[in-house]
Amino acid sequence: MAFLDDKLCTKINGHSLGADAQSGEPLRGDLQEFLGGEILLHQLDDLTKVNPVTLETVLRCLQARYSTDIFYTNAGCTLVALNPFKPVPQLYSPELMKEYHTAPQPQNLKPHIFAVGEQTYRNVKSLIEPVNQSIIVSGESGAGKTWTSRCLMRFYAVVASSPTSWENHNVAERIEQRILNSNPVMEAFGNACTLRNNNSSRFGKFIQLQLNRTQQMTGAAVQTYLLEKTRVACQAPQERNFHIFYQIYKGASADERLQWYLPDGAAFSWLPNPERTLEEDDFEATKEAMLHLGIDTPTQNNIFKVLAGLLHLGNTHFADSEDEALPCQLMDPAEYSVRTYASLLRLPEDALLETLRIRTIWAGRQQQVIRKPCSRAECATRRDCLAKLIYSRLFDWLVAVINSSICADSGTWATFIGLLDVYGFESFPDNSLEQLCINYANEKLQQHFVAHYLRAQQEEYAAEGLEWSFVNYQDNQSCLDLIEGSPISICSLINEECRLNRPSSAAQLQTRIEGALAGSPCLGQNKLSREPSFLVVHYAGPVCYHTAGLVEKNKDPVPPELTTLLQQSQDPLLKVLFPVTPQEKSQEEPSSQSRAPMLTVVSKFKASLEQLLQVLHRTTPHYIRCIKPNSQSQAHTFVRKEVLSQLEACGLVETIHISAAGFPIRVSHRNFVERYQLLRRLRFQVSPGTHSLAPAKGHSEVPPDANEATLQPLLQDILHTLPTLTQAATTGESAKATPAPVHCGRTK
Ligand code: AOV
Ligand code: MG
Repeated sequence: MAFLDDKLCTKINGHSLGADAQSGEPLRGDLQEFLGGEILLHQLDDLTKVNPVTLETVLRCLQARYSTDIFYTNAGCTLVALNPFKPVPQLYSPELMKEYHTAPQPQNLKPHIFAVGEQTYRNVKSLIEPVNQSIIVSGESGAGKTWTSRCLMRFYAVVASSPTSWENHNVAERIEQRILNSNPVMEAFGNACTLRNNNSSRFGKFIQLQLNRTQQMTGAAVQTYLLEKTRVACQAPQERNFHIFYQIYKGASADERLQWYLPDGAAFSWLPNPERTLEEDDFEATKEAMLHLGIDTPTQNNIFKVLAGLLHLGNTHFADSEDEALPCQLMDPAEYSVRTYASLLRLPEDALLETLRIRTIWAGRQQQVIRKPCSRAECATRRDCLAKLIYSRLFDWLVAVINSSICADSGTWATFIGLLDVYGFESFPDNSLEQLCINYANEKLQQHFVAHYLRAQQEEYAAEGLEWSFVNYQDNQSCLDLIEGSPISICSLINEECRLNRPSSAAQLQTRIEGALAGSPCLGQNKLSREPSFLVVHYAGPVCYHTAGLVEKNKDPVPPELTTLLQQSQDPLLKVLFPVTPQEKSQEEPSSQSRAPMLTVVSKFKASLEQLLQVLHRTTPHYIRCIKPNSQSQAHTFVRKEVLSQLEACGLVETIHISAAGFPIRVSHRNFVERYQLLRRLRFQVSPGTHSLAPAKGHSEVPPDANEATLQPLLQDILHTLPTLTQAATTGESAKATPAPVHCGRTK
């Protein structure tokens, strides 16, 4: 029998470090000896139970679990997910989803992403604080973020499906199915094979699953971040273009091949490594998913025809002209290609060739038109730019179409669960602006974790006057200062070069960065690279960024003639992607982008990240840390050194320390009082076995508002949210004697 009283509101500290939850016995001494050998290590579901908590012991525990095919482990507030690199279908079955969904306490089942999913879902439901939730999936490239977020979407499609949706017998038309269909489409157009991951996300994605008041999914909204569009026209050695190009190339029917001028065995410069077959090369699956998202077959064919046009565009190569006054020559057999892609893109061939090879300048007050032949390199840049422009607009349009197909009407949803899946930290032999942005995004997310969990929580304990010995942690703020800080940072220096619009060499940019930011502890010494570059010591490891082309990429200039050209296209899709505004119609001269204040790639990206973080800050976050057990994507291979550096980078040991000693459940004082004030006036007992609340013996005065309806939700809280208390209650111990991990603070 247990009595709940005011003491619940007082400081009740959590588990002691290393205590076994069942016995309360601390695990001391040499881990191996105490646990009787490595065999038992794999049974430790929660790393807070490892003692002592060190990188070495945590690593050994994870390794022991991995070798017995256990891939998920709790680490206090986070879930560690090791990538199995092999199919484990039984781990994601609908039966297992249901098991987690219906369990009285899913956190008592084996650690799993479904436990996180279910807890998140119950948090939305919880009457204590009905707030939006988010699941932040992080980890380096290839660690399993996209896989995880896909599984979570499938989980919610099962547990949060709406009954009205089930009345719809056409499975594919159900909203949940439409939401799931967005994955193969977005991955076909936005993922590619890189050195790190065969299915690497080349864009960031935040999907909000929209729930109505009865917690049923009524729709979803997708927000994407900075697609790596340079990949369309430029792929690093051994990497590939976006999957969709290979899908078309390999999957087109004989008829489609004729239409799109894709004869068998045709070679395309922008389609490297086509001989590699990946499971992602599934054209039929993409077409099917597009269809269910409302993109009909004629529109699809239009999209694929345009993409085939881009492949042909990539085969256009230029040769220096003998006479500077004449445009560059086209190299054979480009002549054929030009005609082909002009027809696929439905552009006038002459205008197309002229735009690629001749620059138009409006000079002087009279806005005199000067036409100047471009150099060979400039022609190539314009060709690439044309492809990037078309592809990025197509991608944005697709996202908009997907959103219009899956987004719930306003008023039909009340809360959301946000799933964040961005491109993971990466370091290649050649890193440029794309990697800088990707790694910058990962620093921001790490900072969100540091700020939200490691720092804020400890500061709150201090402010509340709780007994607390501060756990030191690795703060990545200085790296963020280096990248985005003011007044001077890498971003500001690159932006300044763009604004000044002066010719500056790669070496000059390196000197400027190394000179102006020499004081930063995160700017490393770059001794290995012979190319102009700078080295940033990220939380996840050092990365050397080459400065050549950085400023130009940041400017991302689009010659206005290119947009004007595309506006002349007779192709229905390109007409939608490049509409002519009424203002443009009335002007002879193309809308010159150079006169608008320049918004660089990094400044736009920075703004979109800020926005994302604002949304995340207004949610209750849940963290899943994906870990890549080896860089060869091999099953059954656990490379200790590689895992160790990932554990170190994300501050897992510190997280475990804080989680173990801290209060996982934190409720604001006001909310707590509002919800539980009835219990203050009531002495009651939880009956063991039956799990019902009843007035305690000798306390017959029951307040009039204490009835089944008012008490039941509180009982649910006790059973589901405050498990330690329940344990005490059902075992007959007093609530005071068993420390419950509840902290009712003033500040939250
Ligand atoms: P990422 O999203 O974290 O990388 P993915 O989710 O694409 O990584 O995972 C990489 C590959 O690992 C997948 O294509 C699967 O083959 C495999 N994999 C991951 N998780 C599992 C799992 N739970 N079970 C089986 N196989 C798995 V990047 O997007 O590159 O940062 O930008
Ligand atoms: Mg991914």
